[in-house]
Amino acid sequence: MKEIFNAIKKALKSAKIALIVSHVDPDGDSIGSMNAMAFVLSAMGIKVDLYSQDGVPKIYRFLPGSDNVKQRLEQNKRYDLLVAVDASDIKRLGDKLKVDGLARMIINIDHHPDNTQYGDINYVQQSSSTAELIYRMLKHFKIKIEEPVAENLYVALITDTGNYRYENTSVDTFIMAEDMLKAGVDTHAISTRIYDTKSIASIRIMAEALATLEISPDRKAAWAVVTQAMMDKAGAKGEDLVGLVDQIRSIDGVEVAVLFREDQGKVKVNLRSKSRVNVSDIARRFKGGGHYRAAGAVLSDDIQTAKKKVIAEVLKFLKASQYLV
Ligand SMILES: [Mn+2]
Repeated sequence: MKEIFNAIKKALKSAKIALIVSHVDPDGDSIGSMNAMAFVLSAMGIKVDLYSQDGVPKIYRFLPGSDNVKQRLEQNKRYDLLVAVDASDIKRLGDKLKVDGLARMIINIDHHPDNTQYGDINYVQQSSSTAELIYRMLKHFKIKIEEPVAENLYVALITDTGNYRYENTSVDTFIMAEDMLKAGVDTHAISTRIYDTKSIASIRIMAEALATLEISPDRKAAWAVVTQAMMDKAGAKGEDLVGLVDQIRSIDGVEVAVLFREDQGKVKVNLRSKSRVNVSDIARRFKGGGHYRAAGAVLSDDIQTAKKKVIAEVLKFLKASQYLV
């Protein structure tokens, strides 16, 4: 671990300009980690650009630094460093980012177990969130965590742990939270922003989606569908669907929940499990990936075909899991 921190330190010391990149369809961890890194690097005198192919979801725009995130980069601009946060694979940075020759060095900071180690420096470890890795690094470097950094890291932490509900929540998570609060984070204000500030479109699309709910005969799998027509009718964007698949998983007895979403001629599949099934294994069958209990994939089929294929696989995994107590 020390070697990785030393390598990062060395890389930061010699860098004048860095690009920090989040993954596509960014979540709170990706945005919070990106903004936090931007503050830290700027304080070291490094010029930073921030890039997110899909921009910053509205719910995270209040975070300090979010205004600096760009969806487009200057052509031919080159960087000393590319810092990728919360991305398990270089492809997760988006198909519009031309990585070849963009930076002299890539630092990969991520907590996904299926990370492909695509960086020149790979700071990849199990933890609740990428934010927790950044926090550990700042502690190691003895960097004082200022409020804007704390706010970003805190939002990343609560969103990736489901507000301390998921299994990835550990003693370390709460120790980090303690430090974030000491640095000035107002936890009530932030919880309200994140959990009690929904758009009307997100409630409308939830109603539409839940109307399509289907449950397997043994009641262990449940899924719903969101078509483009439904999105248009509700005036919803992708970010309005956040949390929907978790709602489906919350049904008593349901082990695997799936949300199918039509998007630009493809189907985005979001998988969640409650305890026994490793949904990242299911996602991998369709060239996707993720975590044990939260994963995703993109299929090029029409939505009905995608549904058939994925649910068949889900039922197979569910059946297998009953023998693995
Ligand atoms: Mn994460």
